[in-house]
Amino acid sequence: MQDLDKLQSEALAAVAAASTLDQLDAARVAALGKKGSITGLMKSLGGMGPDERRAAGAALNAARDRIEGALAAAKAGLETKALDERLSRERLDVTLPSRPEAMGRIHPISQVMDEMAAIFAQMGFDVAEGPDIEDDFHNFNALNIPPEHPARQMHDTFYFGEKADGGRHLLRTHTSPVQIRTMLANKPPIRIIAPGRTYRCDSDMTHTPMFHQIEGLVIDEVTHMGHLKGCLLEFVRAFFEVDDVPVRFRPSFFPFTEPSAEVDIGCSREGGELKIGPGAGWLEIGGSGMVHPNVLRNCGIDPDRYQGFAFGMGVERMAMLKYGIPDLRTFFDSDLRWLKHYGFVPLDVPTLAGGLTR
Ligand code: 2NL
Repeated sequence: MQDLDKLQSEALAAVAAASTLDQLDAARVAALGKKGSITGLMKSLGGMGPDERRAAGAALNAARDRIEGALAAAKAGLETKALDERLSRERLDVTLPSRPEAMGRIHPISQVMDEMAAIFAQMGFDVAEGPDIEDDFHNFNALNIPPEHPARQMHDTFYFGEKADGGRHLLRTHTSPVQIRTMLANKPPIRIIAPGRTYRCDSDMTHTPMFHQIEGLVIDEVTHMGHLKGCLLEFVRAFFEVDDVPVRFRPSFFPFTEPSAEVDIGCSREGGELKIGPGAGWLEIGGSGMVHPNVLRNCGIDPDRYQGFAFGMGVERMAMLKYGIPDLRTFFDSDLRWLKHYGFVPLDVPTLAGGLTR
């Protein structure tokens, strides 16, 4: 028993010196294992008298408790150290791009609609949406398009069967019914764009039965044709990223606007290549005008108090002009080679700050 202090110090020193879990376990076995130094002293208790055994037993138990405490503390420390080492060794950079490289592409129609929406959003327009399946009222009547109008004829509009009230469901032929619904549901001021799918029963080299439009609508008490021209001028310059593109308004007719104007932008031909910018040529990009008083009235807006402009553009045409896509029909071929060539990388989200599309 005279050895106890010495053995205890040795055991505690071995615990303190252990730098791995294996070394720590060796220190435990050396002191408290079956043939350990402290266990050996425990065995000698049997040969002692009662008083001596009581004192020696208490001292031994205290030494064992101290060593076990030191072992537990050292074990916790080494385990934390081992975990920290593993965490730093197995570090994973979740910001790395996926491997193999992402293969998907954004369709040019989606990209161009996002680009156009980003520009108009900057000018303070909200994006409005409505159903593809419409009725005569929202697609035609409310827009001041009379029943005899050629656009209503069977060969232009996809009609569904007759409704109970004698009206008909149809696939919208433009996104204007979205603006009609917005005017019916909201009071001026109104400033929205309506992007989406449109349908006409027409199919040849330059027409597809489904195509895309973006229309715009501004209604308040003071907005005039000057604002319309300024708005489209700013849009065109941002969209084509050319600072000096000229815009020309050509008098025209639409039943839902008065006066009406077709919108042309300047261009030139260099060799075979079409270039957007100042030049001898003009390209039509859409139509526009001041909203017809009948349309405002049909939507419960007082035309003696409120006025504003509207415009419409074809998304396919804008995509073809900006990205040099020669053939409209290829937009809808679902050809993966075409999409790989003309499509956009998903992370290239159009923003004005980021330069729309790189
Ligand atoms: C074009 C011509 C245009 C509109 C669309 C519109 C909508 C309402 C009232 C008045 Cl609710 N106008 N839209 C106006 C003028 C032209 O589109 O060439 N689109 C591709």
